[in-house]
Amino acid sequence: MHRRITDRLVIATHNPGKLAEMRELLAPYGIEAVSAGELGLGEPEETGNDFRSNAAIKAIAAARATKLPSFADDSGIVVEALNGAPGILSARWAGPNKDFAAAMAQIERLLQERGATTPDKRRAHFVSALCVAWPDDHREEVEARVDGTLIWPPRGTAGFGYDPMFLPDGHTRTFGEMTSIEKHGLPPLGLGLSHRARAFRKLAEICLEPR
Ligand code: ITT
Repeated sequence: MHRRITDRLVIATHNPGKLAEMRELLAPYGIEAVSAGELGLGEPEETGNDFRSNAAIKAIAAARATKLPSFADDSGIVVEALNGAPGILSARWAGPNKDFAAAMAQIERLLQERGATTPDKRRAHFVSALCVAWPDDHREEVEARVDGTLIWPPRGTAGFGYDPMFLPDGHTRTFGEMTSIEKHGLPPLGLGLSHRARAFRKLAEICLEPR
């Protein structure tokens, strides 16, 4: 049986870009959302082998620490020509200073080394695994992706992380050139565009009721 999110929810992320998006996605549901940063929660070690298990690690740690339902996202960019890298290591490729310009340049360098110069050789997708964990260890989990190509040089200053390099299929602007509303692609404008918005729509179907 799926469980509904009714009242308060901890957003178990320390990434300000994600936090802003998760708050926007939750906004129509009248849920009071407080972030891990605001509660002074630590960051658990992400020891899982896939997005889903790392999302669960983060959500469970926050639920146990706060005794509240807790919502985590584990995400990243999967580059086909790099055998799926950086994948679950997407945040780590930016190093301790969270330098995503350097992380994007590193991807580009590796693509050039492999002769990946045409769009068909530069395929990538973002993945978002979402987990809501309750203090009694009940969990709801969903996952989604968005496919596209990597462009160089990066374009746009909106969003976060690898957004300026990612051109979603069917669009002429990168995520870095879109407003957050366009990136989410939610109704009335669309049916869910970003990996996070698509995963969130699945979660909303099973756990949330619009107010
Ligand atoms: P938390 O674990 O505290 O949530 P984090 O940034 O460490 O924050 P992840 O381990 O899930 O989170 O790393 C995901 C990385 O993948 C993130 O830092 C971004 O660089 C990248 N990423 C994920 N979603 C993205 C998006 O919508 N746009 C651009 N980059 C994204």
